[in-house]
Amino acid sequence: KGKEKWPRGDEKVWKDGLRGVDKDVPDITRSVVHHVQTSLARQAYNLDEAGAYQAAALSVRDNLLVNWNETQLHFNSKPTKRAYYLSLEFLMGRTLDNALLNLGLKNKYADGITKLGFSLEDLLEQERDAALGNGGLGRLAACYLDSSASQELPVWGYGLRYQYGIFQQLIGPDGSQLEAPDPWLQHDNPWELPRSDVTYDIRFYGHSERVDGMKAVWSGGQEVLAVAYDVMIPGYATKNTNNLRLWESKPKRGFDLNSFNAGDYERAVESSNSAAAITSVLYPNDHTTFGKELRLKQQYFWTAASLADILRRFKNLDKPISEFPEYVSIQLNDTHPTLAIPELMRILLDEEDVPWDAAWDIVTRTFFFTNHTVLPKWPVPLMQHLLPRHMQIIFDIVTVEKKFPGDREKLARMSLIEEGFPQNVRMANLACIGSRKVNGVAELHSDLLRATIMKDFVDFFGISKFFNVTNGITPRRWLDQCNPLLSQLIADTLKLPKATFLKDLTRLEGLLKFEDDPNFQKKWAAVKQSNKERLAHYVQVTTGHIINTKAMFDVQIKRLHEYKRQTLNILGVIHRYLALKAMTPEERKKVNPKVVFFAGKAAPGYYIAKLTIRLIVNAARIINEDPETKDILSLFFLPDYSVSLAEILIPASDISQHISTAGTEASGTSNMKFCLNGGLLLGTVDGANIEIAEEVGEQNVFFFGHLTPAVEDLRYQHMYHPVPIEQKCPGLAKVINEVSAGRFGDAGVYEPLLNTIRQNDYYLLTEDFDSYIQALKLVDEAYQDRTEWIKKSIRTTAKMGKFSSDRAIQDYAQECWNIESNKLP
Ligand code: GPV
Repeated sequence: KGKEKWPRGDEKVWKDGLRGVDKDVPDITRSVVHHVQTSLARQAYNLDEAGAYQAAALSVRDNLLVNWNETQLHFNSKPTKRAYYLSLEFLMGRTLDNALLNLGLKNKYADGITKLGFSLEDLLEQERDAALGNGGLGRLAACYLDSSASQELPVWGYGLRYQYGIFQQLIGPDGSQLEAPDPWLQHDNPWELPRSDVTYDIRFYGHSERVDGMKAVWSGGQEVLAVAYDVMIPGYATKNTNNLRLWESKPKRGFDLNSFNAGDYERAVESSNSAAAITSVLYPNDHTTFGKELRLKQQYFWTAASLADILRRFKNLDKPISEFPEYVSIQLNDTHPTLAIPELMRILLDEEDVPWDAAWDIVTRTFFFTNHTVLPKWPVPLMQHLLPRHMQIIFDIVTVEKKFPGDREKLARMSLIEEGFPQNVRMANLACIGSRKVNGVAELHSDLLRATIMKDFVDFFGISKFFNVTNGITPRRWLDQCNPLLSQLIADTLKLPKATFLKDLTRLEGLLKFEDDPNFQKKWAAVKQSNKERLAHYVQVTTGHIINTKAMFDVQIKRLHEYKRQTLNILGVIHRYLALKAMTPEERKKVNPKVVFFAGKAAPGYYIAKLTIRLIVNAARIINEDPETKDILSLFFLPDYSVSLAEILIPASDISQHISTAGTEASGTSNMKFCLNGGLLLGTVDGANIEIAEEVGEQNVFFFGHLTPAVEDLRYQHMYHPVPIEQKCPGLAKVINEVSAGRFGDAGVYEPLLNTIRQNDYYLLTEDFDSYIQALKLVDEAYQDRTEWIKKSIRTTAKMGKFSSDRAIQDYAQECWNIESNKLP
């Protein structure tokens, strides 16, 4: 920007702003100037956008702090039942825009900042995502915090303050994924409040000695310090501002002075390093748990600190410990926080002198467990070493064993301990028996839980312990914030303030009245078009490619996983490319142009998933350069998928893909985001896709593939009666042979990926490929009739009310937590 004038904006405003001389300078401008000069100790001269962002954020934070303080006071003023959401992941994304919208201050800040010579929109781009999560599970936790605060519910989140969030994804010269660290705290984080006064000692290792029967003493080992950092969670259009408390690990007393004095510097820093290591990095493995000691340490450190904090808050109420569940409900987000169950037992037994049965009664009235997928387990020897007292307690929890004295097989299935070498602790079984209720995250998933992995427990506890809460998304971020044009169009059309439908998403049904109105249809299409242009601009700036925004935009963005079947999608794209190549130029002229977008990270050690990325990137390099087809087919893998990138991609999609093998995707939540933004859905009969179709009508979605009940049989067939792929699915075989022969370079490189399909094809690509291609054809045909397509799009948005996370949080509040809304005056 070379010869810029300093200061930017109006010099008088900068000068008078701080001293408050000029009555015309708005408070907001004054507050930003104040933070530039005091908090940042900088001047108007040479202030860059990063600095201006910091000052604006600190100014907004002042507003949040006032509300946050009032909320805490309000809820402390009388004994209130609270709920706590324990999640190892909170995928928050950016905060500034969301905070401004929730506070209703966005326009005022935009004006105030313009006076200082900056643009709010540019400053928003300065913020780094808080990416303390892998994918759906972590983003769900973030949506639930927003909905809890927005509905004035007393809900706190508890998690870890990782020094490094999910890794940054780069694409190497050969097209493969490379990983770089995400040092997101490198610059000051204005959204957190360090609480050096809120700390707890957390013990690991050592030994546990039982004195007179039940009472035990756990001592020795390593002690580390948990330090609290608070993140303010503003509700939408309310003063209520909740808290997310994240724990940082620190050495209990800096250096070990004895070793230090003895000259053993390395020994002295070793223990301090190992304490700090606990919260250093988010594990980048989605769904899978490896038996890694540091991961188990994270889980215990976090659950122990959170429980100690919850207990201290309860004790302020001065109630008998037996009433703990009357004031505290704790939601376990998957099995990650399951150690909270034996930890609360340990506290009650060993510190509070509660007898075993009474303690177990308290525990099983406090916890609620949400299952998001299959069953992780921990090796008994590792648990015994790290948490000796907890291992004793787990061995003592014999509820289940007592009730079925005869049935050995059932007992073995339900046991907390899986026999073998080594033995394993089954965390899902422990979470189930230690909780009041257990839920899955979509109807199909909850049905599957009851029918399969939880079946024995259903027989034991009765069906009413097992229920469903279909996931949801916050309409504040996933409509108003990411798609302001659509949000405004809806408000204008329904003649409602935005807050009305953003707080009650079922109000969108009002749009159905306008689906046939050509004028409205035109405006609807214009919004989609401008979101497509916004995405095209992003792609041009970041990759240099120019995109045809008149083409259909087809999007699949999610973690790379075999079960999510990005491989099916890319092989489908290649199939399309080969078909286009076989056409005459005349035929090609009639083809609907299409741009396919992929984004998503693979776990660094997930070899097959990384090969899929490499295939997408290299296929794109060939396809996008092909003069015969590039106007009608192009393909992009956008690196480093994040919440902020999703906010650009989702509003721009015409069609999005959710194509997991039936019965494998517990729910999915991006499917809801696309549909809320008027994108149509192409998917399998899986997870929440089913409920979306129920809401919007099957004629408005594109379904394909085998159904869940068929999957097991097909897999059995593949195992015991394999049929060569050429026979089973010639169309797919042809595509695979082209890839194998090196049509997209790297001959030989993709064999391990292709072999997963040629061999036992666990995720059933050969079974679903033909109906997938058929469904893509139907999508093309439907897109030709643009008016009908727009109507489908309007209907889809209109029927998304059910999928607000406000509804999901209401379900939890009523079915589990038994808490009530309490609005600040
Ligand atoms: I377990 N999920 C996730 O993102 N990470 C995990 O470790 C586990 C589950 C996801 C599921 O895969 C999605 O289907 C679901 O929508 C999401 O959790 C939220 O429930």
